[in-house]
Amino acid sequence: MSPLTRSVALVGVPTDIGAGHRGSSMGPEALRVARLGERLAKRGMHVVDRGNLVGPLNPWLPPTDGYRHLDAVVAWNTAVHDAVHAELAAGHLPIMLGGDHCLAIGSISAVARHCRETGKKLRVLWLDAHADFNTSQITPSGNIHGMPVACLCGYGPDVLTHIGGTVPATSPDVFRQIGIRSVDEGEKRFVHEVGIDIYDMRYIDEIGIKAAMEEALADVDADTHLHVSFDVDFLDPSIAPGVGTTVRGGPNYREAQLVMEMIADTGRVGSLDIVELNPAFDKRNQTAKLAVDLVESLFGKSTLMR
Ligand SMILES: [Mn+2]
Repeated sequence: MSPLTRSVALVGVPTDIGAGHRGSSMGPEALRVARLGERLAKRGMHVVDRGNLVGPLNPWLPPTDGYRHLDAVVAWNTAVHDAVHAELAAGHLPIMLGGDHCLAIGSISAVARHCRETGKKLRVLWLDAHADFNTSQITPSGNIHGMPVACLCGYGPDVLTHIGGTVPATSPDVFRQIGIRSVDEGEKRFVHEVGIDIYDMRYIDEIGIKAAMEEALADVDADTHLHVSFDVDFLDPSIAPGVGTTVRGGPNYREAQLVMEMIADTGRVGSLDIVELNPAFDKRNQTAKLAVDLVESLFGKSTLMR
């Protein structure tokens, strides 16, 4: 099926259980208010909104043994894993309406499992200001939204690394991290050690977003399942204030559009997380509207005469 006729399932994941600020639990509804479903339907996609997954409320406790809210994070991610795996098995393209970035543990472990079952090659494009490769030993905060990539590569508590049934869920070589500009000290050493492919803002400044994306998308072919994990803090805060963890010096509007357009050109997007949108920090829902605008581009809306 071509991406334009694909059936898309919107899956709300209203949680801030892994975050350092409350409020991303309101993200799914902000994306609906910004008309995500309607805009994708206009592009000719068949869109079904599954409503929201259900999980524990945020008790807002301090960390225990280097993790905050570990049991609740496991509950949310088990629900995400099961939902995403079922959608992919049914031939649908799941879009997670997050929710904080810990939900990628569930979604990507399900996508990796689906790829194993169908013989597809997985590539994950991690659009983010942060590497999200912390562990309980090196995390300054215990917030699990800073740990999903490490957990997916097998570095984390058993209850999280085992969610997809195979440990590790996937390997560092499937990831391409784009837009990175804030990495904790211990985390920096660890991502180098495991060899995650990182296109940080310094590199993007030096070679340009087009060349960086060409490298990140190299070798994507007809057998590739592309999963895009879009943390809204990837964007420069001047255009996207609605996140809890803004870091200045991110891609501007046109650079972000080009990233999405180049991913769309591959025609291989098979699943998507939209995470860390926090309406408590937003202004008149502008960040949600921008995220919807960019997701339209990710699914092929061209701004130019092409
Ligand atoms: Mn993130």
